[in-house]
Parts: sequence; structure tokens; C-alpha cells
Amino acid sequence: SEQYPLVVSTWPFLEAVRAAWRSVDGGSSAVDAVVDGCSACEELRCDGTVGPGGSPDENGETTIDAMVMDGLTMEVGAVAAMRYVKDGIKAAKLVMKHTKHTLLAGEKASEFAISMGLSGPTNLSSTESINKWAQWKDNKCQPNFRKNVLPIDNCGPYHPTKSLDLPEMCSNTAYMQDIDSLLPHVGLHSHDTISMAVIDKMGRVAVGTSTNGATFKIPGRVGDGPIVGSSAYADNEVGACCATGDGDIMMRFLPCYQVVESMRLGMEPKHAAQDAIARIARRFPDFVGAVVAINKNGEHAGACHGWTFRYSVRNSAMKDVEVFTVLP
Ligand code: SD4
Repeated sequence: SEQYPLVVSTWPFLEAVRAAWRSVDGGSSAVDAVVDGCSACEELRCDGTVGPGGSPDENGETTIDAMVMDGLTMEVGAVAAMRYVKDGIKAAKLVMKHTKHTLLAGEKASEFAISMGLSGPTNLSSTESINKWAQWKDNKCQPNFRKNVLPIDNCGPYHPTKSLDLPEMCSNTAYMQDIDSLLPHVGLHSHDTISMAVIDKMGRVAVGTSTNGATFKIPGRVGDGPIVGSSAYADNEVGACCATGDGDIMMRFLPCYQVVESMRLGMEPKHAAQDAIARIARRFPDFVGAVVAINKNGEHAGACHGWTFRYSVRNSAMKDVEVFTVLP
């Protein structure tokens, strides 16, 4: 069908989508194209929140959550809170291809990745991540992810995602350009995660995710990135889904599993995406997040809550990547 191949990604990560498109248009498998696309984002350090040198945790360290899923075989590989190795999506693929496991975590994930030939140990900090952390650390009232603890200097307690009017800020282009100066909060930037879906020329579907997770998270925190069915899900029989947003909330609902299963039962991508987001919003009205759904016909649709979402699409009918905007 002329709907294949197809590449879809959260946010306007144009270079990542172009890299995946070159790969899949050249005949690569959906899995390999997803790895090429997400690797491009890691190398470019998309947004300063993917790959090395992004979002530091409470201790100032950058770690990586990543996952890849093959919708043909239903194999998954993932790494969580991986330290000292910059190639998150490649590490995830090594777990998928060379182990019977699905998810490796922490330093042991790093040891595995290095043993399989990825470079490391590497210091994942950058000047940018160190400065960002130092500024946060110096602020006695710094917002953080701890709750039910005595606030420092009576400054808290904080509810990070509640302290900002995100939809308004997202429609403000200054916010997009100069995120750090406007963000007194922790957690989500406007686009902290690449999650990508590809359908290759043979109609095989794959998804992948790579992220540094939430900024100033408690060390050890694992988000939705490496959780299958949460940040992404693929099934050749149906299609795929990619998610971004507040992983601490979203991973309780497996929104991407929900989207794919709803499409399996006959829902259109748009309805499936909206339904998955609505299920979360009913219980957590303040949550911030988005999903993008694709079916096997190459139809795509997004839904979001608490912010304006943008996702990228490339297929053979397009001259270059196109960006779609979804309003909450
Ligand atoms: C996380 N889902 O670790 C990621 C963050 C994200 O847009 O997607 N931000 O919670």
C-alpha cells in the first residue's frame, strides 16, 4: 500500500524523523529505522532531554530510559535508569536481540550494554545539565518530587505540574524558545521524550522511546519510557502508539496498550487516542500528556491533555516531515 513506509514521532524532532525515513525508505526494517531515528535524537541531544547531557536528577546525574518493540514478533528490549552509556535505544535493541529478558536497569544495564560493544563508561553530564542542576540546587525553595515531607524553609509543598499554566505557556512561542528562563518548576519541559513508530515497506510495525526522564527526579526513578504499553506499543495486526508526558501518572494506565487494543476492537485512531487520554484525565485532571496513534492503513491522530501537543509524520506522499498540532 502507498501508506507504507511511514514514520511518526512525538514532537517536531525533524532530524530524527528524517533519519528514520532515510533508513526505512532505503529498505531497513521498522525496528532498524526506529533505532536509527531515536539514535539521531540521542546524538543531537534533542531538546536537551534525550541522550547524554540532558535532564539531571536530584544528584545532578543524567540517566537514560529507552525501549524498542517489534510489533511483528512482540519482542521488547528496554533499559531503565541506565548510567554511563549514551546510546539508550541501541542498548534497548541489544537487550531485545541478544537476551531473553525484556528490561535491564541501572548500572547492570550499563555493564551489559558495554559488554555488548557500546561505548562507555561515559560521563553523561554536560555543562548545560550541570549548570541547570546547580541553579536548582542553590534555590532553597526548589520544587522537587518528594511529597509528605517537611518543606525546606516553608517553601513547599510543591505540586510541580500544577504550578504552571502549561497550555497557555505552550502556545507562547517564547516558551518554546527559551524554556529554561521560564520554567521555575521541575519535571516536564514541553517535549522531553522521543517516542517513534515506523511501518516499513513490508508492513511491519515497530516503536521505540528514548528519554532522560523527568528533570530533578529522585535518583532511581524510572518513568514510562521503558515500560511497554505505556510510552509506546506496537502490534502488526493493528498499528502502534507513542506517548509523551507525565510518565509517573501515565504508566499507571498503559495508554499505548489501551490505544492499540481500542483500535483492534474497531476504534479509529483519533477516537482511540482521545479515549486513552480521557481515561487518565478523569482520574488525574491535572496530568500533562499526549499520545499519537497510527493504524495499519497509515492513518494517524493525536490527543493531549494539559498542553498543546505536536507530532511529526513522514510518508511517501510528503516531500519532507510534516508537523501536526493537537489542542487539548
Ligand atoms: C517521563 N514521559 O519520564 C517522560 C517524560 C516526557 O515529555 O515524556 N516528557 O515521564
